[in-house]
Amino acid sequence: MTAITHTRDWQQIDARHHLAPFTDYAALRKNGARVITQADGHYITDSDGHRILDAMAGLWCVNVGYGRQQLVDAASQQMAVLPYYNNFFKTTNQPIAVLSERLAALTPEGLNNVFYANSGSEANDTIIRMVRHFWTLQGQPEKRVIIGREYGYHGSTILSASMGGMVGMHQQAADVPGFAHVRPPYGFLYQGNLSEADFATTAASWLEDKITEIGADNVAAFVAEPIQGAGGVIIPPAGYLTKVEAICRAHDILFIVDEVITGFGRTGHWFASDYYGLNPDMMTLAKGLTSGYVPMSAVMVGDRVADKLIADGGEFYHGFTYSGHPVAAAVALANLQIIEDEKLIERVRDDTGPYLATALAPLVDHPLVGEVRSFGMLAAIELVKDKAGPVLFDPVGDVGVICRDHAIAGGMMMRAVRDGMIMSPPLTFGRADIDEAVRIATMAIDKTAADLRI
Ligand code: PXG
Repeated sequence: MTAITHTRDWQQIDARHHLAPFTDYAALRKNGARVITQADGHYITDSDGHRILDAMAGLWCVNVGYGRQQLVDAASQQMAVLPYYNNFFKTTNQPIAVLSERLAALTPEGLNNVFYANSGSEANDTIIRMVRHFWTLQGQPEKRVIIGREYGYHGSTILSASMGGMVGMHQQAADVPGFAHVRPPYGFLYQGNLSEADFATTAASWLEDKITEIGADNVAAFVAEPIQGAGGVIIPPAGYLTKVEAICRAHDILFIVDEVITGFGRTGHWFASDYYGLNPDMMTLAKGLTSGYVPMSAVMVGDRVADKLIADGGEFYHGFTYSGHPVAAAVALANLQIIEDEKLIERVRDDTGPYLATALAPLVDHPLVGEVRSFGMLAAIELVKDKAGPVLFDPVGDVGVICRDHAIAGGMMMRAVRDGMIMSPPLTFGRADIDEAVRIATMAIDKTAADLRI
């Protein structure tokens, strides 16, 4: 393996056999993938030796940054003691018992039970099964439809993608019946002249309307990312989430929050639900749970659902070989310890989150920028054809890719969602990292404007 020294050779070996996720295979095979060889702190390094500032924390997940020896040690020590054993047949392991106690304590009140999986997608599939099973146990099996939102992302298995609101995914065999979608509270597109309070009321009414259309007797649950991540960092207006939770309660519909991105400090709070004052029936966790060092996800199950499952459910025929993996649990525990010891959440809330917002704010005067928004360590810069309106580019998405590629060439990983430039850096990002990220983002936007002759 080490005999191969040229990037082109690695690219060719990779391209011959590897079908990467969310990839246009023909295009990638022509140009070759960037080969990432190592990472440390806030930087990744590729096989040509480029160091790239990772303003996406991997894929919204490396909350404590790269190169954490504590996590390496936690994994290797656990591997030496007990690398694996299943939890299927009246067995468990010590790290998972401790982690479960810890998660029950950390998450909002009432979420006292936890089911483990390996990805956010699997966790959300678990939720779909559990929710429908719950209503059957309640004697209301017709309550089956789960309402999500357009631009919502809940994973890529057939069910989790059907629950999400990505039309392109639905069109590729992920359009299972039993799901419905409502418009998200996406102020940039839909607020118009409404005040924030009126927009919150209007956006919440879209859920109420959908429930009326389907009939509350047929609706099992409503699922929402408190801040929509892959949909473009859509931050709801104040009051919206409280209103949709109240609508769910009024119609006896379970309220599910997907905190796969927003969990574990990204918003400057342990969970966005804490900031917004939510009491969900279930919560999806992944990504920041282990900072991406090893795969692990979790479903926090509220007392109402858990009590029913425990009392009347009998055996729940559901689980994965690696549900409650001891190594993942050991890494998760060490990761939570770092977040706590280094006060990363307080730092995002009180210092770096506001600093990022202030640093990004001047960009709104750029001729190409229609809106800048951020919350904790989540940010979006919307690129537009014309600020008045705003008028979006047609087709949407090409300009975002141009800008992203300029950012990468300039030494920073940034995501493009449609024509929104997205950042979701590690929670360890300091003020100097933020300055550097904003400098490169501004340079990338300037170069994009020059390309477009704006
Ligand atoms: N829920 C949310 C809110 C997510 O962001 C998942 C569930 C699914 O997790 P897994 O572990 O199954 O991927 C996610 C994942 C992107 C992108 O393009 C975002 C995710 C995954 C892949 C790409 O920004 N988020």
